Amino acid sequence: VTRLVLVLGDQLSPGLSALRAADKARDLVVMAEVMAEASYVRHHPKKIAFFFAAMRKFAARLSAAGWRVAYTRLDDPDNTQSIPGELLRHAAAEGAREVLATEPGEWRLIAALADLPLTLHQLPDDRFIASHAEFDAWAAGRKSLRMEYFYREMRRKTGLLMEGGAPAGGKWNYDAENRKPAAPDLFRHGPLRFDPDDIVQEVLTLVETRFADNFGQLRPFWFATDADQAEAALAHFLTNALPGFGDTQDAMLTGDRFLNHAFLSPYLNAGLLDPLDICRRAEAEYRAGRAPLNAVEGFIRQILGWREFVRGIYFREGPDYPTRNALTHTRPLPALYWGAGTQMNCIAQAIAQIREDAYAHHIQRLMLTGNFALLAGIDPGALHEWYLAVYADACEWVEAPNTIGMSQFADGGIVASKPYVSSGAYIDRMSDYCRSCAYDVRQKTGQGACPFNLLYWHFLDRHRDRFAANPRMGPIYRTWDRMSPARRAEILSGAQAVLDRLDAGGTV
Ligand code: FAD
Ligand code: DLZ
Ligand code: SF4
Repeated sequence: VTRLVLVLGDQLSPGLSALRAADKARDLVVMAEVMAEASYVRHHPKKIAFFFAAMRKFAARLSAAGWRVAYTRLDDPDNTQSIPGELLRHAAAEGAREVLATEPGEWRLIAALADLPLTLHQLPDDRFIASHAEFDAWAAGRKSLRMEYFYREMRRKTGLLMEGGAPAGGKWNYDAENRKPAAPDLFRHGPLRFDPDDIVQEVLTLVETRFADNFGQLRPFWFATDADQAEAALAHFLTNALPGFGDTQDAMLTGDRFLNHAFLSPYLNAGLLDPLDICRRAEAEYRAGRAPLNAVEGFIRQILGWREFVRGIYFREGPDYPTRNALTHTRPLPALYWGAGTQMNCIAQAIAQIREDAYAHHIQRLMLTGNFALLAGIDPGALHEWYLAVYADACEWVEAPNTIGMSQFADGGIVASKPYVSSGAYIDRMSDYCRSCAYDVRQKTGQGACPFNLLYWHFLDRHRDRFAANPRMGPIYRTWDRMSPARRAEILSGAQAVLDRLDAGGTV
């Protein structure tokens, strides 16, 4: 009897475990564009178009390789509009009773598949460098989980950037060299762009009609949508941007939204690229003398370290992880996140580029939109839904630990050892945004004071009980305590005025 082989939108890899376990002669591959997946949050139109186009091209590739593929388009009249619904529909038509599936990257879908009245063979997703068992074995018995130590394990395991038993260059981590501000550079390339082909054009028309009200611009659409294009994007990055990756890693610059960042996360997360292959190719650039160690180590750490680490956390912590709220923040997400306008130039720049490209680089996500939400006490669940919606690379297994954990400290300190908060001074040091802002970053109080300056102290003051004893935060509290009571009161009332404006739906 035929078995069904489920391939989800972020499982577009020919070597997927479910495909490896299946039999071309006997089994039916099921792929489906469904409203349940396209609307569980209000995804950016570019994100939806990316997934649908990449799914259609991958299905064509499987057919050409001899697989029998049942591909459901969003507008097909028989579409039941959910993944379980499509599996049941094809099971009935084929007389199938068994499903082969690679573990989904989201608890919601894992539960939905487990509930099916069909026999499910769920296989591990082995497109990652660390298995769940490996991560759990590393984590077991540790008082706290720190990415840096996990990363060293992964370096040893893969041999990446290792010389004998020691790290290349003598240090594990060259981050101290990667905190420079960036200057404009006309020779910086940005990611490779692709003209929409016929398949992409058809998807763009569909998304334009069906998701017209979602936040974000669909066109111009320039993403890679198949493995060959993603490979070209990777090669372009390795040659043009990797050498400068370290130097500008934490910088932000008006008019240069990518700097030397890779824009590879959507392709990696959808399965068009392989993480270990990317790391090995980056290492080869270092070995050949084409890219410096601080750049290559910094880049490899993001994929071999952070990406694998957050996945381990997501699956170890369980389905309730995205709902955690350790700091009990409850403020609704302000409309400025959906483009309603703000006078804060840094945030306005980030939102504008998200609207156009469904992208912001890491430091913008962490120190602009994330930092502001944390300082302002935004409900982390609402922020999580926003991050899941607006970025083309947002899949819950990677988005939730970054948002709930790293950015909002809502997991109580599992991912981050201290909250990522900063005043305007940090943003000013790492960007050119403050020069064109309605607010004055040097102003700490009064009319025109940068909201980050005000809210920073408000955050620290209201969470004193939790953070004052943290050794890395003690000095900050001592600075606060040295201010006069009148000064502290002035800062807190300025911050409260910003929060009141947010609550009243006014512009900040
Ligand atoms: P580069 O800076 O060029 O880095 C190279 C690669 O490293 C990325 O493609 C990515 O695969 C990996 N990487 C880098 N940082 C991280 C990280 N912290 N966690 C996991 N992988 C990392 N990344 C996602 O892929 N999906 C998300 O939904 C997502 N949500 C985030 C939410 C918040 C609040 C924060 C602070 C970060 C989030 N990240 C997410 C991590 C990171 O910001 C993006 O991976 C990165 O910006 C992608 O752009 P890039 O390819 O240009 O990255
Ligand atoms: C992101 C996405 C979207 C927009 N649409 C689909 C879809 O219609 N069908 C599908 O199989 N997958 C889609 N995806 C990716 C899934 O949401 C993703 O597979 C799960 O969230 C698990 O990570
Ligand atoms: Fe952002 Fe403050 Fe700088 Fe304006 S002054 S750009 S709000 S950090």
